[in-house]
Amino acid sequence: MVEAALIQALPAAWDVPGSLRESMHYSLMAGGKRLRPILVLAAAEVLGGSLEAAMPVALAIEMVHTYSLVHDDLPAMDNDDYRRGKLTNHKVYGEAMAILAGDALLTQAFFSITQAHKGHGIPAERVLAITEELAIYAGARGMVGGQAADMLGEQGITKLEELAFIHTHKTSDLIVFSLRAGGHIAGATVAQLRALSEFGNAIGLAFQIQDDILDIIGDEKKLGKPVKSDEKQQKVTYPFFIGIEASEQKVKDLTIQAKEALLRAQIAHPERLLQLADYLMQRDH
Ligand code: GRG
Repeated sequence: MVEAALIQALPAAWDVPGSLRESMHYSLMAGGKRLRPILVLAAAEVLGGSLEAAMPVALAIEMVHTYSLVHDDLPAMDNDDYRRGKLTNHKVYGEAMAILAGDALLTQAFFSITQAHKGHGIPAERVLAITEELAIYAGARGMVGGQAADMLGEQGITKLEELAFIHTHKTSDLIVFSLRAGGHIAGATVAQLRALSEFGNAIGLAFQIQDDILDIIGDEKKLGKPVKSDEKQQKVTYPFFIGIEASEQKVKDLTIQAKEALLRAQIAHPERLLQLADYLMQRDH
């Protein structure tokens, strides 16, 4: 559903300069797990909301996520040549166009959210709450703030709490937003929204730790032997601070914590979100 809707996210009838459209479309359709839009839809679903009405918000968060990756890959940031197995946006369209494509995806996300009201009749006050929360969770108090903290602390992160701050904002905030936005579409109560936030914070951190574990295990598979600490660049991650085994245990504990938070809330059919939490813990890519 997400893939089909994303293909149509930039209608041909819109008067968008050719290479800007191509550049936006290239990164939007470059693959990826679509985790965040799936969380929007799943949160709406477990609370009895409409998936069709949640879709504009699901597309919006994938646009924001995609813009963040396009900008993160730029020479001024991570300077990456490949993303999701394909050349990065700036390698294909040039740096200036990659910056503009990211800007346009971020802006387009706010347009997309308005369509939950205009196209699907979701009450304006719910759409207003989603808009406000996207600005918070994706902005300086959220993902962009997390990226800045990561950049500023690049050499000197010595405490697990500093790392946790970066993960909370860089990774968990968009996940928390996705769940709360799905909740808002379905008219969630304050207690249900709180449970979705708790669930999101826990699976967000688990997702990031799992990513860092897979990074190391992937390197080991490539080399065919354990990676010794002096053989690889020491990325400051949970495995760096507490080791792989304790990190694996942390992922399990966080998953249990996430599921318990959801089960405490009055949600009639939480199954889909519980399954997603287990899926994320067990994933191998
Ligand atoms: C440039 C404003 C700005 C922010 C960049 C997203 C980000 C912040 C940096 C990318 C590097 C990174 C490891 C971020 C942590 C979040 C994360 C694990 C992103 C990758 O998300 P996935 O695995 O990606 O869902 P796919 O490709 O599946 O969509």
